[in-house]
Amino acid sequence: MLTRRAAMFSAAAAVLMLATPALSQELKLPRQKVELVAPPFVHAHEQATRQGPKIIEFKLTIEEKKVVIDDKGTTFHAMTFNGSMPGPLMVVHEGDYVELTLVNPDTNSMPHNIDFHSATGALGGGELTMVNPGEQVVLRWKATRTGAFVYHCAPGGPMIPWHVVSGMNGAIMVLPRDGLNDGKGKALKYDKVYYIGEQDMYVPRDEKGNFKSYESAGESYTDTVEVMRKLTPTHVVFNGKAGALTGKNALTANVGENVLIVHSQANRDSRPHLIGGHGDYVWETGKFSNAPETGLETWFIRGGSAGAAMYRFLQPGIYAYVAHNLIEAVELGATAHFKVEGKWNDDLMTQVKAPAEIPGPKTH
Ligand SMILES: [Cu+2]
Repeated sequence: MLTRRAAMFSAAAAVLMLATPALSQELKLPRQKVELVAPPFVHAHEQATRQGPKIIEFKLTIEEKKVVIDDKGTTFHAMTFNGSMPGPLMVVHEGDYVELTLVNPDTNSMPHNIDFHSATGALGGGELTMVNPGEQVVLRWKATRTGAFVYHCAPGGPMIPWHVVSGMNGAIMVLPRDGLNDGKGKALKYDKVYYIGEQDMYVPRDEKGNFKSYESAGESYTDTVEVMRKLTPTHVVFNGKAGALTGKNALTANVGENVLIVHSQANRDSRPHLIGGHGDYVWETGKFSNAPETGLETWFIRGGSAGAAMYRFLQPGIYAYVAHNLIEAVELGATAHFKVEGKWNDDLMTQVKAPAEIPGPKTH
């Protein structure tokens, strides 16, 4: 009898559990609305917080649009969260609730959703957030794990990879309430944080080998999938475009500043490297419950994840931050620049003698 009642109870519980995700319960917690900013910048936030858990409200508006992705004028039908590739970095603390309003304006042509790798259940929220053009939805999830995590669109089947490599990816950073630490109890603080979203792109070519341009995303789909299936990207870029973070768009820092670089790759492996610098503290897998690795030359970002690296710049100059498959960095676009100002340290490096002719008799 008991067993039967238990079975009935668990059946009822199962029904309840199925129904639970759609129910919205009032949470008696303070609310904070955060305006997101486009990468590589990150909205203002506390690193360590004395405040209790809150409901952090974010809004992402999906925007499908045609963009140019290199200096040759190659066009691309981007699908974006808030108009940028990647979407904005959200920052919350462990124990906070993320309450996201996802808007799909009727100017778009496709249904979209969002899967947070940091959220638990219902395909990371993907199941509960599918919105057609002209619709919006509100999702709330609790940030129970610390770290940098990817979010991306995942509307089902072949639409999943297509939407992700069309730009619908971004990251969220869940900080420990008492901030970052080195794994041995020493608190770590950053002076600046930048968010770099790396993306592989697959642009079809015509018979002459030139990149093709299409009237709409739908029209480009069949050709694009054919390129995608070869797993050889035509572009690997940081922040949506080759050169998005170089030259006058270089990231800036001063000698002595601790810079945290959050790097996401929603689809493909990558190996970030700061030429002339290092990773002082690197959460290669991006998860702050693990101690960071120290003193790294190159680190590995697994496709479908975000990592975080902290470095205190010690010399002024232009540093290239690259995907250290140098073909991808130089030929396909995966290069950013840091422009660092301050005083040069001769002890760390000096040119003892400038280039000059080799002394002694000429050999020819
Ligand atoms: Cu989508």
